[in-house]
Amino acid sequence: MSDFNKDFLFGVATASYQVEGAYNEDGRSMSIWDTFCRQDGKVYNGHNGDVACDHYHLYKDDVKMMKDLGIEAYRFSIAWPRIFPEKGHYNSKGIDFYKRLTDELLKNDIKPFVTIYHWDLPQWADDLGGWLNREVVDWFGEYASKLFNELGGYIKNWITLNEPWCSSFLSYFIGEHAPGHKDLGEAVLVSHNLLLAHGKAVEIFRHINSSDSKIGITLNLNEVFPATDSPEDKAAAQIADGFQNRWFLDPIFKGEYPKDMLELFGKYAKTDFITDDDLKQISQKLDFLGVNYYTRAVVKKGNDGILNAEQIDVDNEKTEMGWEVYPESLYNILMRLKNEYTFDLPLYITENGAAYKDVVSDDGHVHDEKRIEFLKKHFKQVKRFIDDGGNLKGYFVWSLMDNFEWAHGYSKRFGIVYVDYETEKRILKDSALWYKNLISTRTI
Ligand code: LGS
Repeated sequence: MSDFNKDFLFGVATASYQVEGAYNEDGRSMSIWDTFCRQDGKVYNGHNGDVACDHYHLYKDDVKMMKDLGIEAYRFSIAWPRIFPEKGHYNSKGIDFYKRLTDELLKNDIKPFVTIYHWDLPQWADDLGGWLNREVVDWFGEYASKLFNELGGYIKNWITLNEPWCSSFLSYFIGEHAPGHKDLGEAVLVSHNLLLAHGKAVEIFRHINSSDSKIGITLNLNEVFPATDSPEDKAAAQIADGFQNRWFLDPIFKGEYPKDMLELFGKYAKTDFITDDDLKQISQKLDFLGVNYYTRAVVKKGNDGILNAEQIDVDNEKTEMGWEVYPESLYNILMRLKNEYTFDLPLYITENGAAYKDVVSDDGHVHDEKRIEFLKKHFKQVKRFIDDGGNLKGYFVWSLMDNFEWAHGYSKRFGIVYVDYETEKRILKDSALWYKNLISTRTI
């Protein structure tokens, strides 16, 4: 008996800005990440995505590599500034790249899963207020409908947004991601506009795409633990859960924002722009939910004056990012979704993986034992969820290959394939060969 049935999809994931390069080719305009990378001190060593993994030119080799590994699905994202380099100005050359890529994938029997927005907002949109300007919802709708019309015949699985928590709170409140603002009020507004844009795309999708096509959203979800049993730490954990999980899950699946968070944010930010119609738009029926999982959070009462919750360092095994390895939370998150939010709705793990200090050994190989152990442990939790009745359809490793890790530049390697950035040569890590074996035997 194998661990995973033949219908379970084994995939890998990437995102446009992190792998494509070709930043000024075929009519692509600048994105907020091109701009952010060019600002002092925002990204490790001033790295940027100008060339990245040059996936834009090497996509055929990359698809062949996936095929050789037996990969069954490829999650990639589309660069909005390639499709609409200026407001209202459609660039067919931009979409041609994704047609070539999709064609190559389908020829090789690899299912494309497309993320419409993985953080590379066109700079022109940001110049007009970006995610702070509610008109962005219409711009996003125009962009999404172009994609559905041009690619919907070939691409059957669509993800509206990747991790809206990151494009709102991490980008507009914590300031670590583009455009690097630090204002809670802005972040709350942005989170709402992102969710509205998601809803708009779903609405348009139902008019354009055939009934065998599916649409969902990808959220980054964390299980939050209080550092101690004290009422203060428990309250902090409740807030952290509201901030990272419920603020997105509740409107999408219950049609309302969590009351405790509305009250808390309401002390510092406006929330009166939220209407009942908005919540209807946001909570439309989805075909699946994508979950990105990396680590858990342990929090204690903090003193930042707003959330008053502080993540603490736990003495446990960590990845190169400093993130605790905690596979059980993957199971717990999936179970919570099934019990409280999604019930029988299909779920996908749209990202899971780890960065380690990978080096090419004298024998020319990359022996990334730790990554193999990490993946194995997480796959065991995935299997446990399925065995317990969970409707989990597939799993995408983050990432196919090392790439531009946002504020960390190229200093962190998440790939199961090593990229030599001097030559753009790809070297399969041991984890890639392990994954190949997992896919063919369907046994951990
Ligand atoms: O490359 C990104 C990966 C890597 O780790 C990808 O583009 C994103 O979609 C995703 O956010 N990614 C990611 N997330 C892990 C976030 C864990 C944060 C834990 C912080 C603990 C202190």
